[in-house]
Amino acid sequence: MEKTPKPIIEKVHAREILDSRGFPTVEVEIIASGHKSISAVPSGASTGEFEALELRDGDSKRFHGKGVLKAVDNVINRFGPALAGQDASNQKEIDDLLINIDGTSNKSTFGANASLGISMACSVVSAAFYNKPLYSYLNPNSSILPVPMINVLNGGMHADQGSDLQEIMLFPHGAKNFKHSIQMGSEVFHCLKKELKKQGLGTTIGDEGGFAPALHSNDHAIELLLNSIEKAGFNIGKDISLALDVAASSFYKDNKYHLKVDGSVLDTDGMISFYEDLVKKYPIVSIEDGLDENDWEGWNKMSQVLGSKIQIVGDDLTVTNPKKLQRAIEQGSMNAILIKLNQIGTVSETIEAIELARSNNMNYIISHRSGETEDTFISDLSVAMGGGQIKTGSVCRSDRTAKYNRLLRIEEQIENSSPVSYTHLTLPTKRIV
Ligand code: 2PG
Ligand code: MG
Repeated sequence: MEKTPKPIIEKVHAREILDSRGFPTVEVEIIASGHKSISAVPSGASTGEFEALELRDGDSKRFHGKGVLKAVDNVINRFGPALAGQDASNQKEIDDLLINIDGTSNKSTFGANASLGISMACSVVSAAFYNKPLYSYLNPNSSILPVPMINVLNGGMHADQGSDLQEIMLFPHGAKNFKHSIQMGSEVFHCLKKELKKQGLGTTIGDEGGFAPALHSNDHAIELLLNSIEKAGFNIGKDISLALDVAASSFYKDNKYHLKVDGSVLDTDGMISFYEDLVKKYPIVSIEDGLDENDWEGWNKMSQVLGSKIQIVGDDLTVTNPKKLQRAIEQGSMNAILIKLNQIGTVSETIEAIELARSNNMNYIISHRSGETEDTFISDLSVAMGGGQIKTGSVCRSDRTAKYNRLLRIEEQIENSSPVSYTHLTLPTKRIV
């Protein structure tokens, strides 16, 4: 009997390339049964303490210590020989192999940047082998395009100035479809630029392509944005609401939250009141990392107070780690999780976290990192996983627009192939944890 052809790995290669901040990152190339894939690994700035390890060379003579030649070498010489002859489409077996070779719980021997590059490249080469777009290879029933969280105001660790809130995002849940949501985002973005100029504020941008003006308060940032939504002709709260990523761990010191722009120092209860007030005043439907990644008690409290009204998203708290997520579920710490492939280091573990969230009735948002490349894996993943939300920066700069443009193409393909199962946008459901 003839064997069914499979994408058998012939060659694993890697190189050092640049990310959107001009730092090196790992790119992996895999050849399997004559098909080739290339996958590039992203990199965070406001990283969670418990993320899988991103291996950097530390040799200050190259790239100020940020080189990734060790990780590149690990792909080629540590993982490569074990992968030769394996079926790239056996994602779970491949990822287990990577985990076992590394032998640590946080991939600290050979680096999560090495394992993730391989893991993604195996998915991509398998999709090519089976002649399918990546999203439909990952899930043949893919039909839901995500609502984008569009980060038009950058602050915190992603900008030299701006608000304390790392990301103030447009959430265009009233759009007719994905194409329309991008149009809305772009129209508001340009109204915001005009408004900033009018107020004599800077229009330079931060790491994720959003503006980073010097502001006199965090409310000022939100009001600027609301004003621009109206100027662009949209209905606040109906067409577009707001989502925040506070990244509170980045300004948590000595058990206190230091809001520099507002000039206030708050304890956990003070922060929760700050959010209650914001949610009362403004159409905010989602708050990510509102508290420090070790302030578990605070998270539980915040969920009790606000979890029935808005999406409470764990990012640094849960770092796409099924074990951390399990704890958050048991404690009722949040009602949604941010999903980042490189926080955990393989595609299978990422999907495991998504499935755990889904089976516990929790929302999940596929996310980029602040340091990105032109790789669009997360666009396909967001469609395949069907969670209805993606966070991938502003509507300018190619590292961000690559993801949106890929989704525009996917939407067209899905529309053409199955007009009935047309895209639908999902609102963040207001769930009680
Ligand atoms: C975040 C991300 C992406 P970073 O905090 O959610 O926006 O930032 O990649 O710097 O962790
Ligand atoms: Mg975050």
